[in-house]
Amino acid sequence: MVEQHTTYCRICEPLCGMIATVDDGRLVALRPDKEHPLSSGFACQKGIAFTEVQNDPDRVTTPLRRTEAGFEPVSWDDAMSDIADRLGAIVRRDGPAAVGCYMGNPAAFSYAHLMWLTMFVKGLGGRRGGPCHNFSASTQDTSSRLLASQFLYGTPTSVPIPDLQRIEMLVIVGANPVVSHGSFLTAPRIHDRLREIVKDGGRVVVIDPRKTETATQFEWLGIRPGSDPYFLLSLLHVLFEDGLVDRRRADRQADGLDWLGGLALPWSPERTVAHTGIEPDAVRALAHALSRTRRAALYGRLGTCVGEFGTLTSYLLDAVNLAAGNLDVPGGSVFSGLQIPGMKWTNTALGSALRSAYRTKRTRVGSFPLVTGYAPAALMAKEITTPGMGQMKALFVSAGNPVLSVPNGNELASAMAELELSVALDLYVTETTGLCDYILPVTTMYERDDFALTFQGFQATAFRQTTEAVVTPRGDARGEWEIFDDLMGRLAGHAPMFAVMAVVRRALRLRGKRMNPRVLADAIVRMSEGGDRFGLRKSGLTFARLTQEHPHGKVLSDYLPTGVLPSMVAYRGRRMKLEHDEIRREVDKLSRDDDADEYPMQLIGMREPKSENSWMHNTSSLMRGERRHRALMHELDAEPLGIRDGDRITVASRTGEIEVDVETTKDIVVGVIAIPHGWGHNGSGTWHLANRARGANVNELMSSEITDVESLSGMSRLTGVPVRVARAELNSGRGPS
Ligand SMILES: Nc1nc2c(c(=O)[nH]1)N[C@H]1C(S)=C(S)[C@@H](COP(=O)(O)OP(=O)(O)OC[C@H]3O[C@@H](n4cnc5c(=O)[nH]c(N)nc54)[C@H](O)[C@@H]3O)O[C@H]1N2
Ligand SMILES: Nc1nc2c(c(=O)[nH]1)N[C@H]1C(S)=C(S)[C@@H](COP(=O)(O)OP(=O)(O)OC[C@H]3O[C@@H](n4cnc5c(=O)[nH]c(N)nc54)[C@H](O)[C@@H]3O)O[C@H]1N2
Ligand code: SF4
Ligand SMILES: [Mo]
Repeated sequence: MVEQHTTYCRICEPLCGMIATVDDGRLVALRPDKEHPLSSGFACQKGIAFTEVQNDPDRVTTPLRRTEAGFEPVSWDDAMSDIADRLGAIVRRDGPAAVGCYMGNPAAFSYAHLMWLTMFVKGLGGRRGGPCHNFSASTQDTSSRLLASQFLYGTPTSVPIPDLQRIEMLVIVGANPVVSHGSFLTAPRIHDRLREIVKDGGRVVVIDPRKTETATQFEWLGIRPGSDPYFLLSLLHVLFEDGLVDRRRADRQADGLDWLGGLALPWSPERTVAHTGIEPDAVRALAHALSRTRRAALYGRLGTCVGEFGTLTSYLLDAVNLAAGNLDVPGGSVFSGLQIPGMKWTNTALGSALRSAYRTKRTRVGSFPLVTGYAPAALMAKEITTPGMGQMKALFVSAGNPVLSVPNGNELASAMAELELSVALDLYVTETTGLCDYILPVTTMYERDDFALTFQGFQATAFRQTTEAVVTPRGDARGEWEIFDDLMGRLAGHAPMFAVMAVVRRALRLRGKRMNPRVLADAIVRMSEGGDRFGLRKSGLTFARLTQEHPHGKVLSDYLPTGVLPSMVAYRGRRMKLEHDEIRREVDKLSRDDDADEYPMQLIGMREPKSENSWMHNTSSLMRGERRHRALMHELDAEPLGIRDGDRITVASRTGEIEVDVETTKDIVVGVIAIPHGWGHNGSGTWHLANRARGANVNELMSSEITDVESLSGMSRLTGVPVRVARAELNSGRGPS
C-alpha cells in the first residue's frame, strides 16, 4: 500500500518540509512539501537523496562487534550487556572521569537523542577524578559564538539573528548561506529571501576570502582569513569617531560603551587594511551605511567562529550591531526563541550556572574552560593518551565522525586504539566508527518522531512543526535515546541518578507507561508561544496537535519580537556587559604576526552543495559524474608554482601534509586556498562509494596542539591556517592517483 506522509528534513538547519512516499512500509521517495508555509515546495538535492541513505545497503542495521576478522553481527542483548559490564568495570576502577562522549552534528536535530545523551553524560556524574569527558562537534562549530553570548548577555543561549523579514541591509561575514542553507539561522528558501532584500531596494554584502556562491550573487568584499577582528574593530572605530553611535539607545542596552569605544580607538581602517586587505574607504562607507540604514545587521557564521580569534570576532559582530543601533530593533539583529513565560528567570539561572562552571571547571589536558559544558574535541586524542587520573579509557561516539571532523584526525585514529572500550551509534561504518569495538545501529530521521528543539532559537520566522516517524526502523535499528536509556538502566548501580531513574522507570512500567523524552518535548511545545499551556489555552498547540492538525507546521506570528533584550540578558540589571578582561587580552594579542616564510598561504574551508560534512558521500545521486575532492586556489598563486587547473598538489602545514586535486580560479583572495572538509574516506569505513571517491582529510593539516586551540572557548582553529602548496609530482615524487 502506498501512503504519503507529511514530515520535514533534518539534514541541515532550514528543516525544509518534505512529503515521504512509503510503499509497504518502505520509504521510496521524498519530495518537497508545497504546502509548507516557509519552504513552500523547496528542498535541495541532499534532502531528496536521503531516500538512498535510508535504504543504503551499506547502512548498519544490526549491532556489530569488532573481532580480529572484522565486524560480526551480535544481538542487542549481547552487545548491551557486554558494553554495560565493561563500562561498569571501568567506572568502578577509575571513576566516571575515565569515560568520554562525543556527540556529532546530526544529534542536534533529534530532541530525544540530545536529551538522553546529555542525561547519560551528566548522570554518570563525577565523583572520583572529575566528571565524564564531554565532547561534541560544537568546538568545531559554535562554542566561540556561544561564549561571546555568555560574555555579552550573561548566557550562551541568547544568540541574536538577523531579522530577515524586515531587514534592508544584511552584511554576511564568513557564511555561505546559498550553499549551507543558513546556519544559526533557520530560514527555508534563504537564497530567495536574500534576493528579496535586494529586490526591495536593500543590500546584501558578503565579507569572505572567497567570492562564494553567495558573494557572486550580491556585493563582495574579499577579506584575508582570520582578520575579521581587525575589520570589525575598524567598523567600531569609525562608528565612535564619526559620532555615529546612538548613545542613548546603546547606553540603555549595555554597560561599558566607553570601554568599547576605547578598545576600538587604536584601530583605524588605515591601520587595519594591511591585515584585512579591505580598503579604508570601504570600511568607512560600510560603517556609515550600517548606522544610517534603519534596518541593518551584521551576521556571522562558521568563518567567524573557527578562526584564531573566534570568540573575539563573534563578540565584535554583536558590538557593531549594538553601536550602530541595530540590536533588538525591527529589521536588525533580533532574538528568536520559544517565548516561554518566565524564560527570563530560566535564562538568569542557567546563565549564572554556566558562567560559574566556566570560571571553575577546567579540562585535565590543557586546562581549558568548558563552554555549555563541552570540552575541546581537539584534545580528545590527548585525553586518551595522557596518563594519570581521568585518563579516558572508554569513548562513546554518537552521530559523529571525529576522525574526519576534528583537528589531526590521524592522531585521534591512533589514540582510539588505546581505548579499553569504544562504542559508536551511527548509520554507517565510517573512518571513526570502524575503529570502535561496537557499532550500534540507529534510526534515521524518518524512523523517529521529532521536534527541532535546538533550532527554535534561530527561527527567522516564529514557526513550529513536529513530525511522527514515517517508517518503522530498518532491521534492528533503535533510537539513540532508547540505547542510552537501556544503558542507564544496566548501570543503575554505578550512578545515583541512574538508580533514581531505574526506580521511576519501574514505577511507570507498573502503570503501563514508559519514561520517554517525548513527554518533555510535548511540555516545551505546550509552554511555548502558541502552546496550550496545559489546558489554559483551549486551541493551543501540543506535540500531537501539531502533527495531526498542522502537519505542514504553523507560523506563530508575522514578526519576531523586538524590545526583548532585557529578558535575554542574564546579568543583574538586565543590561549587556561589554567590558571583559578576556576580550581586552584577545585584542592585545592581535598585533602578533605569524611567521609567513615557511607557510606563506592561508587555508580556509569550503562547503559543497552535494556534501553534508563527511556523511553523504555514499549517496549515488550526489556522487554522479565521478565527483572528486578538490581544492581551490587563485591563478596568480598557482602560476608561479607551476600549478595548472586540474593538477594534483600537496598542501603542507606544521601539522601534516595532504594531496588533493586543484581547481584554479579568480574568485578567491590571493594567498588563500580553500579545501572542503569531510573527505578522506580511507577504506577503514565500509561505505563503498565514499571509499571510491576517497579524497583527503583536510583536518590532517589542522593542529591539535594545546597552544593552537582558542584559549577562551576551546575552539579548533580550522580557518586561516598557514600552509605551503606545491605541485605533487615535483614535491613528493608521488604521481597523481
Ligand atoms: N576543516 C574543517 N573541519 C570541520 C568543519 C569545517 O568547516 N572545516 N566543520 C565543522 C562542523 S561545523 C561540524 S558540525 C563538524 C561535524 O562533525 P561530526 O558531527 O563529527 O561529523 P559528521 O561528518 O557530521 O558525521 C555525522 C555522523 O553521524 C552519522 N549520522 C547521520 N545521521 C545520524 C543520526 O540520525 N543518528 C546517528 N546516531 N548518527 C547519524 C553519520 O553517518 C556520520 O557518521 O565538522 C567540523 N569540522
Ligand atoms: N551543503 C552543505 N550544507 C551544510 C553543511 C555541509 O557540509 N554542506 N554543513 C552544515 C553545517 S554543520 C554548518 S555549521 C553550516 C555552516 O554554514 P555557513 O557558515 O554558512 O557555511 P560555510 O560554508 O562553512 O561558510 C563559511 C564561510 O566563511 C568563509 N571564511 C573562511 N574563513 C574566513 C575568515 O577568516 N573570515 C571570513 N569573513 N570568512 C571566512 C568561507 O570562505 C565560507 O564561505 O552549514 C550547514 N549546511
Ligand atoms: S536545505 Fe537542508 S533541510 Fe532543506 S532539503 Fe536540503 S538538506 Fe534538507
Ligand atoms: Mo556545523
